[in-house]
Amino acid sequence: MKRIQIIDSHTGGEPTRVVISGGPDLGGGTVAAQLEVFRRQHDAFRSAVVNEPRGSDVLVGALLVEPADKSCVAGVIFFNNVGCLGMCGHGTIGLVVTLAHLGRIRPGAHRIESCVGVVTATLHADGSVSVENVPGWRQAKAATVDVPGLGKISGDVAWSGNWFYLVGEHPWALDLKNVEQLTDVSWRIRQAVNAQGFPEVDHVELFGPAQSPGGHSRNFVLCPGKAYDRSPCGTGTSAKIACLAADGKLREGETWVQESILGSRFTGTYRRDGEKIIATIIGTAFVNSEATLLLDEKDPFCWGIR
Ligand code: PYC
Repeated sequence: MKRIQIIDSHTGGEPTRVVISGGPDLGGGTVAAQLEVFRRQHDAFRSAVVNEPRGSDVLVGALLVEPADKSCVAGVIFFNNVGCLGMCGHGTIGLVVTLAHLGRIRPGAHRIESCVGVVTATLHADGSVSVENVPGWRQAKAATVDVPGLGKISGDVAWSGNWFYLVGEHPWALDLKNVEQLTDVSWRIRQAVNAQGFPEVDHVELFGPAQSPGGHSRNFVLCPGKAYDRSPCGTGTSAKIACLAADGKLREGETWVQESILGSRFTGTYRRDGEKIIATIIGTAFVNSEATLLLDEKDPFCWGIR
């Protein structure tokens, strides 16, 4: 019987499962190099941790690994129901709160090595966490795609640790009761965008007006495995900020309050690094479970339903 120790948390409603022990030996090196080994040789482990019957399509896994950069407190590989992620903002907030819960870190700034670069996460005295993301940029403005059944859709393409297609103009109401329709249209948009030769867009993000005082915008974010992000999506908010900066609509240091489809919030700001935008997002997470996953090879669904 294999045992995997995990701690679950949620960040604005979006769950993160941190693997504390029982993960595979990835041979060391940079987190990017360890990710390649994880992808090639341990996909069953990924599925066992996040997929049913132990998890669900919504769950994001965070495997703690040894960082190559010794100034980092941890290395992390993020993954979901269908594969691995580049960076994950809500997951980093969940990871920081989990490390604090374990007594491994105290309030202050902590560097974390992800497979796409080092991010700096700050645990604040009030329990909130800010994450200074990897450098991002807008790759394309108003890229128009013809989406079967929907017609022409225009959106920006941006990188912020993952690739996003960001749609501001559309007819759909960003309301929780429309989640099935929003999932369907976002999935169709993703397929159309990727058929047209943009960098492989993994997430589609729809924007609408904020519904609470002080909010600047509400979003609906569809993740690569077709689950929607319950949080405002840390990398998605970073991508939005990169686009706002490119349009001159948000100044350095100015704040942007992004609501999720649930109404949970991240507050973002940015600084410039040459042509690149370094976004920082702030949010909160809560630990809600400590558990040991048991993997019994006799169980036909030992490695998850995939
Ligand atoms: O917060 O960056 C994020 C994220 C990516 C996928 C789900 N959440």
